[in-house]
Amino acid sequence: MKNILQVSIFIFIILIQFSCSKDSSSILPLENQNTDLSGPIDPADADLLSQVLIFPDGVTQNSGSAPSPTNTSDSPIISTSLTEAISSNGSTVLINFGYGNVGSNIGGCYVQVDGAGNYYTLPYDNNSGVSGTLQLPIGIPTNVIGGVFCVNYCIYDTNGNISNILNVCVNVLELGSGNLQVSLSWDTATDQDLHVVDPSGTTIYFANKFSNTGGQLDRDDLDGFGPENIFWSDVAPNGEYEVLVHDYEGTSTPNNFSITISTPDTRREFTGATINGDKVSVCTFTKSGDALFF
Ligand SMILES: [Ca+2]
Repeated sequence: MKNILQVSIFIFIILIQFSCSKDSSSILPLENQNTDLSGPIDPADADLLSQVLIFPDGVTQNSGSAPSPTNTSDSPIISTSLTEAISSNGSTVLINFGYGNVGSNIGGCYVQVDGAGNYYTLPYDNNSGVSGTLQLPIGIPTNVIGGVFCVNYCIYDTNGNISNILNVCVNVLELGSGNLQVSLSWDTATDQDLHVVDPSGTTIYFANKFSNTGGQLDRDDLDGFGPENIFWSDVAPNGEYEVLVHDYEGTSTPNNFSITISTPDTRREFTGATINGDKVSVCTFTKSGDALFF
C-alpha cells in the first residue's frame, strides 16, 4: 500500500556512497572551541550540534552563513517533498531531493544547521546531467539527545551558480546506545527490517527483540524511513556479528539504506539497497574487547 510513494519521481538516482572504511573523522572541529563535544548534545543548541554532525568524506566546515542563491536563469533548482524526517542518536538520516536546470556539473552542496554560525560544504562527485536526484546523508552521533534540529541546504554548480534553499527538520529520537549500537535508515516510506546475528547465533529483529547476550531491538519502523535500532547498553559479547537488512514489504523499486555501527570509540557506515523482498547481508564483523574488525 505504500508502494505508490516509492514510484520514482526522478529519472536518475545518484547516491553518495560510503566506503566500508568511512568513519567519523570527516568532522572538522572549529578552532578555539572549548566545549566538551563528548557530553550530551542538545539538538536545540545549533552551534554545538553543528560541530558534531557527520557528513561524507570531503566535507569542509566554514564560518558564517552559506552563500546566497544566485537567482539567475541558469541557476540550479532543487525540490523535495521531504520537509520533516525522523532519526536518532547513532543513526544517519537520508535526505533525498531532486535537482534541475543544471547547465554544467554539480559542484556540491551547502548545508547549514538552522541558527548555527557556520556551514558545511559537501562535494558531489561525478554528478552531471540537467536533472536527477541527490542524497544528503546526515550522521547523528550517539551522544545527541532527543529533540529537533533543522537544516537549510542548497547546491552549486561548477559555474558558481547557487540554487534555491530547501529546509528539512529532523526529529531526533533518543534510542538505545552504549557498548555497541547498530542503526538502520532508508529512503523510501516502506517497511524495512534490521537483523543482527550476535555471537550466540541469536538473530535480533522485530519478531525476536531480545537476546540473552543483552542485545535488543528498541524500534521497529513499519512505514517510514527508520530508524531501526539494536544495541547493547552494557558489554556486548566478543565474537562474530552479522548485520542484515530485509525488505519486508517486498517493494518493486529500490530502497537505499544506511547502516551505522557505533561503539564509544568508533563509527562505521555502510550503504546498500534492497528490492523485491531481498534480505541483504550488509557486513560481518568481529568484536574483541572494545575493538571491531570488519
Ligand atoms: Ca520494520
